[in-house]
Amino acid sequence: MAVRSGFTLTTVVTAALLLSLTGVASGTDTGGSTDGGGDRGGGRHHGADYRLRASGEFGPAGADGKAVTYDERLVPHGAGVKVTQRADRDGMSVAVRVRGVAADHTFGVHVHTGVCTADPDAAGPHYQNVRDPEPPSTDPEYANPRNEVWLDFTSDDDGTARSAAWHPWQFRPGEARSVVLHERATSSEPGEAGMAGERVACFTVPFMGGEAASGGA
Ligand SMILES: [Cu+2]
Repeated sequence: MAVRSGFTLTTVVTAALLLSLTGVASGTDTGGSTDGGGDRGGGRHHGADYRLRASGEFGPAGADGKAVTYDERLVPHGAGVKVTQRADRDGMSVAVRVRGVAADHTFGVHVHTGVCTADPDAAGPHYQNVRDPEPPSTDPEYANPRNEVWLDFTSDDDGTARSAAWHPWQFRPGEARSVVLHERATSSEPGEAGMAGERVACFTVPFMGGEAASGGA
């Protein structure tokens, strides 16, 4: 496997993905970082493999739109978040780490389809590998952790937490755009599957997409 690369701009990541999808060898390992806001992302490709890393600090809604908190009690300003996405021909993993959030609290956490704004609803619904024909999706057949990316975690007494999920599929390009933290653990019950209460914070992540290894569920 490739070693960790330096940070690269999102546009470089996107260009590298296109190169890898068209079969052109890509050794992209460009240094650099985005300016301001404490938000940085990086990616690397090696053949069919790719990796994305993004980090940020939560702030008030409307500050930069990258890492937004809607509930300072659960996600104070300055709380940190890191998201890593890795993919290969077998599937994809997404991992999240946070620090500085409320201690000893269980958050529902998912990958959503929209980017973060001052409006918590802007992040849209959960990304689904097989889309529920009847949105909003509360049917456990679609709203489940195999068809969606659920990353629920419980913080320790320092306010740090991490979780990860693996799937035998990859995102459709451009359709997974954020990680949203909710106020409580995600339900699996019929009629409320996937629900986790209020949205308390949102982190915009330019997730990479690919051609699924095994496609639908
Ligand atoms: Cu969610």
